[in-house]
Amino acid sequence: MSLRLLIAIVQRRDMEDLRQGLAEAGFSFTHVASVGGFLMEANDTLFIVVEEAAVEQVLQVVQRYCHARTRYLSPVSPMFETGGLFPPAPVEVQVGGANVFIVPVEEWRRLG
Ligand code: 2BA
Repeated sequence: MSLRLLIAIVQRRDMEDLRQGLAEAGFSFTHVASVGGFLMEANDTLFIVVEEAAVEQVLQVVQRYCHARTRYLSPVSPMFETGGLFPPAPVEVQVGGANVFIVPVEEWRRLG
């Protein structure tokens, strides 16, 4: 049996729908609250181990519930900080839908 670990980083607002979608499709997962290193916003990371043959099915569920969104960052320029007239223009950032890393699982042991 060939297993894969899917590490899916998703936006928090998609998490509840995704949780239901995965549960309805019969997939087990572990959910860890996380923070994106760039935006420093809360997001969620899921660990999902499935047989290789089920990877595409998991990806379809993730795709269905995780949506790309535009966020705007307001950089603080040194000039504005020191009393300049105009704030710098917000920077547009596209986030998600989901970032999924697919990793082979060498071995799975349930102990106890
Ligand atoms: P964040 O690190 O907060 O990144 C949020 C969004 O900001 C990213 O969306 C991307 O559009 C942009 N971004 C990230 N780093 C950037 C940079 N150095 N310069 C310009 N723009 C940048 P996504 O790519 O969809 O990533 C969403 C979240 O997925 C990330 O949140 C992070 O938590 C995770 N992620 C993305 N790529 C990753 C990677 N290679 N390894 C680990 N986690 C990753």
